[in-house]
Amino acid sequence: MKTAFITGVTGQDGAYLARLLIDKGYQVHGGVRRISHSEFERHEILGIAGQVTTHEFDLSEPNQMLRLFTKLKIDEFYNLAAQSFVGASWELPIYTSEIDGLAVVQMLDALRTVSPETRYYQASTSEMFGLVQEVPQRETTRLYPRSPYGVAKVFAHYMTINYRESFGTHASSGILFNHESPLRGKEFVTRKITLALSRLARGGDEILELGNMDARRDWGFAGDYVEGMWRMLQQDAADDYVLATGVTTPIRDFVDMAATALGFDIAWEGEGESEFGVDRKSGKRIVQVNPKFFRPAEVDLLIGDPAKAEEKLGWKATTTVQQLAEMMAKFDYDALA
Ligand code: NAP
Ligand code: G4F
Repeated sequence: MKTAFITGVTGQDGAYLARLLIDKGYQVHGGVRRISHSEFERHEILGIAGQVTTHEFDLSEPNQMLRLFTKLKIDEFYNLAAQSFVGASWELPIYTSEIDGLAVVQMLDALRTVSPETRYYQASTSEMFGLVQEVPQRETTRLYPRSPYGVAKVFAHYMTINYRESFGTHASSGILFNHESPLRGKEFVTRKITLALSRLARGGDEILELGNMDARRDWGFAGDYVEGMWRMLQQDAADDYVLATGVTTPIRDFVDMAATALGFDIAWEGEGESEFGVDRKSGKRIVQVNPKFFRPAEVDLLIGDPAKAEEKLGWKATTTVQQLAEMMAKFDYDALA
């Protein structure tokens, strides 16, 4: 039986990955920070509550990592924990740099010191492409991060490569484009949309307020992406891979997809900060722009080229953005019954 350790096991990807590894017969350990001890809702939804052996783990405690790696014999280590909300990273630039950047080299160094045979996965991100230098973005595209989060992740990405090249660490970096699910954090735009529209469909009285609706994202399903992470660690040689669908969609179109799934039919009016959406059936305004949600610097376009992952890992996204919007809208609507 192989042993895997997942940091961020209470998060969206951590929960899906834990279920995948449990189904494959792994013994799964997970790092849980003190604040989230009661936050196993995602594990309950996926039917794996109590099946992950949890350990007190905070990315701000390097000695704790050393003690943990000394105590456990870990075959595969997935570093998914992070301050993962881009929007918050401008208010928390130092914390984000410590947790998403510095902690990664501390982890890599602890592994190198006490557990050099462990295979390591780093959760890199399409946010590193930022102001995109090439379309679509692939493993070789020049990075141009646009947020403290993106900058910290670039540091971690290059540290992962550096440990691989310097010390032979089996360290792979997955450059994952946005991936969502019914377990997505409520602050991210897709879930914010499906939750608000579901409440409206249940008779609620609110207006969904959004920031930049012209930004485009390459959205896939988290369940598909954790399979790609696992495949990376099964390769003889560690490497970097883009996981993406190859399709990009504006935020506004995602709103339309989720709205249609819930029985709305939106007519868009106005422009820029004055844009709003009215439901043609009821005549009610249900969406509007609020500049409060604009970011100091935006990533306007993300579209990935997953060709390398397809060829080398045999990995392909199976869920379209339309299916994803319908899945999330249905989950949130049903949960309100
Ligand atoms: P998520 O749902 O926000 O989960 C983040 C996890 O990190 C949670 O378990 C959280 O614990 C934990 N965490 C946060 N700060 C921590 C700390 N100081 N010490 C220990 N644990 C801490 O994120 P996700 O969507 O699953 O993403 C997983 C990883 O992939 C992240 O590194 C993210 O940056 C990266 N990524 C995500 C996407 C995407 O579209 N989802 C795309 C590319 C890369 P609590 O439960 O206690 O908060
Ligand atoms: O859903 P988002 O907050 O995701 P973002 O910033 O793309 O980051 C996510 O994907 C990254 C991969 O590229 C991950 F690394 C990261 O951890 C996270 O999972 O925002 C998506 C877009 C942005 O352009 C944002 O400006 O939606 C736009 N947006 C418009 N209105 C909004 C809103 N985003 C949020 N969260 N809330 C809004 O009201």
